[in-house]
Amino acid sequence: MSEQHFPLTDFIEYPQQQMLQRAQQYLADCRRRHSIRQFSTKTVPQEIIEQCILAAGSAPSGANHQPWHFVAISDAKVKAQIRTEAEALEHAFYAGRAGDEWLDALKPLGTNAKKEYLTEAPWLIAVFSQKRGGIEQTDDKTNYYVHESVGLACGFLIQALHHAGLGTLTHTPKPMSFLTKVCQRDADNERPFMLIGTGYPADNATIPAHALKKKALEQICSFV
Ligand code: IYR
Repeated sequence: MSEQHFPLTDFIEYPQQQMLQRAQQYLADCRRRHSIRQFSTKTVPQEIIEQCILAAGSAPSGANHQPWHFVAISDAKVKAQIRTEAEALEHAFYAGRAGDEWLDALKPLGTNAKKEYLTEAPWLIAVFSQKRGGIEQTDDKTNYYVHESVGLACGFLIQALHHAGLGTLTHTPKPMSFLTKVCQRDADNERPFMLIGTGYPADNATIPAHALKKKALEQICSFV
């Protein structure tokens, strides 16, 4: 069992012209993804969220241990609890804990301590990272590259939600430990990694001009 391999049968080779076209189309679709801060309260079926979480779970991870857990929350009371706790932290953050440089960096985004989206978005997905685990439910092995792995899964999740036709917002209140309690997770093994709000954008949703500026290829890439 330990070193069994299967032939790769699901790889699809595209002609290079088509490959370029696919890459260009994917880029165009990526550029339509924006962080959404005004959500509609319109409901989204759980089935859609489940498929997107399964897509997130397909991300590569250290030793394929899949060191993540997703808590998908639609319960209004739990969302309200998260909003109350997050806003209390954000008040302290914007009142000075962030420091001037950080607050200056956030000015073009126009964010503040009020987090309506935490109750308006139909779903909040709290993502937890796990120190120990393994591929089997009962495994208790060391996990490797936990942050890299969970970061990748979050990227996959955001793209899956966007691809399905939903808006997202990544939210990282600081500290996030209250999420462990609210979501009743094991504080010894798991750490909250990120909170992702998702749903339909509100009809009047806006995107800060600052968020539309993307670096050019020359700024982000060199070829050797
Ligand atoms: N967590 C705060 C502050 C914030 C920090 C960064 I870095 C952002 O890119 C955006 C916001 C908030 O959500 O307002």
